[in-house]
Amino acid sequence: MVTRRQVLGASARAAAAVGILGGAGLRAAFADVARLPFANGERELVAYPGKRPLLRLTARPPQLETPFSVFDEGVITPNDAFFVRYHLAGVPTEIDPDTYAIEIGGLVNTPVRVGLAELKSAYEPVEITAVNQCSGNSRGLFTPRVGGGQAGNGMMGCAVWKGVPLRALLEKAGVGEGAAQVVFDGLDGPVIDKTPDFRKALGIDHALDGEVMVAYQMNGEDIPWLNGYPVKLVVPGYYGTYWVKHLSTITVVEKPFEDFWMKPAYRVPANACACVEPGTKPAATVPIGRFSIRSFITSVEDGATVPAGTLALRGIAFDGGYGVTEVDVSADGGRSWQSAALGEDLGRYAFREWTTSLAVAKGERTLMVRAVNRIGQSQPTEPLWNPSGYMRDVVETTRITVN
Ligand SMILES: Nc1nc2c(c(=O)[nH]1)N[C@H]1C(S)=C(S)[C@@H](COP(=O)(O)O)O[C@H]1N2
Ligand SMILES: [Mo]
Repeated sequence: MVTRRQVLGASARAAAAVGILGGAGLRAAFADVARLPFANGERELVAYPGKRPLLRLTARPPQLETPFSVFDEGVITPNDAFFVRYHLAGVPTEIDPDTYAIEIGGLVNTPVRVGLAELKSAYEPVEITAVNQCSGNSRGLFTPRVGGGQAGNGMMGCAVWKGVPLRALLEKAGVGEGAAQVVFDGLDGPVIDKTPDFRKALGIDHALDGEVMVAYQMNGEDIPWLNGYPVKLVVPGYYGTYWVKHLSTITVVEKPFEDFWMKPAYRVPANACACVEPGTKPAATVPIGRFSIRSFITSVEDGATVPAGTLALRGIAFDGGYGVTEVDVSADGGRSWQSAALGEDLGRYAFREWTTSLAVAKGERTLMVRAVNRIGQSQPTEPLWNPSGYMRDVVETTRITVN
């Protein structure tokens, strides 16, 4: 029997990626409907190629959210459960791994073309465990509400990425004098001419830091089609918008790159909290950057009923790369806190598991979790607001009934 996995994996060339653009045939595959905790939060659970049923936000382009229960299964998010975000409906449906190549050009000494096989064999591979999180993760929880994809907390995931340091490719081409930024483009494109192509840029020093990676594997397998097969840029600690999928062109430029997806899109207020008074506009903005620190309870859902006594709790925490050093939990709405035990350290860019046990008495209880990182940053107790609905990081609340 030929499984879907084999079709999209080994013989990706032949994969017509049937159904990626949400053909009518998918209607029959609807298993269920999930409800996110805000108005108009009903989401069909739809299984796309290479994916288990995920919460579908939009069909064109495909945007799929991970069911939150997945984060309780472990700190590594399985490939078939990893969220999917695209901006443009021109998602590639055919890719030939034998002819696929990345072009490195612009302000370089020698433009180079690196084929997929060469990428995998001619360069020393590196691995990193890192969280990919969409800037708009949790946007649906913003009040006042803001425009854009109304996501719950499932537009994030943690995977083991394997590939080649971007630095090695840039050194091969030789970065020219006066380079300011590096621009990344993938195979997907707009379906209407007027829509700007999705391209992103990083500063030259960031691009050369040795950590930014041109990845060809995710959790020990080919990168799933919808997550950017065959090559994806991995930018540890930075919001997913920079993690360009189906990466095909790397261009060194001498001026800050200000195409649509860098400006005006994907910008945050130019201040320490990346926030403004709800309902107002920032005076100045900067491109979104590193994740702020977040933590979640994964073992108990909001609205759950649990027996009185000792409640075992588990969850995850992460930040933009300083590393989580402390997680505290409250069972009384934040009046008192106790510290949780941290699980295995998979590196400063990974989800960090935490566990604890809390005494809970009968009644309505408000559970909270907050994390602290190596440089002392923690989470706000009141949500911060910005017009794009980016970077939600408030101390999250889980209400339970104890009886
Ligand atoms: N080529 C391409 N890469 C892209 C995007 C896109 O639209 N096209 N979206 C970006 C955004 S905003 C996010 S959050 C991540 C999501 O990665 P995933 O779909 O693999 O989870 O991809 C990024 N890379
Ligand atoms: Mo995103």
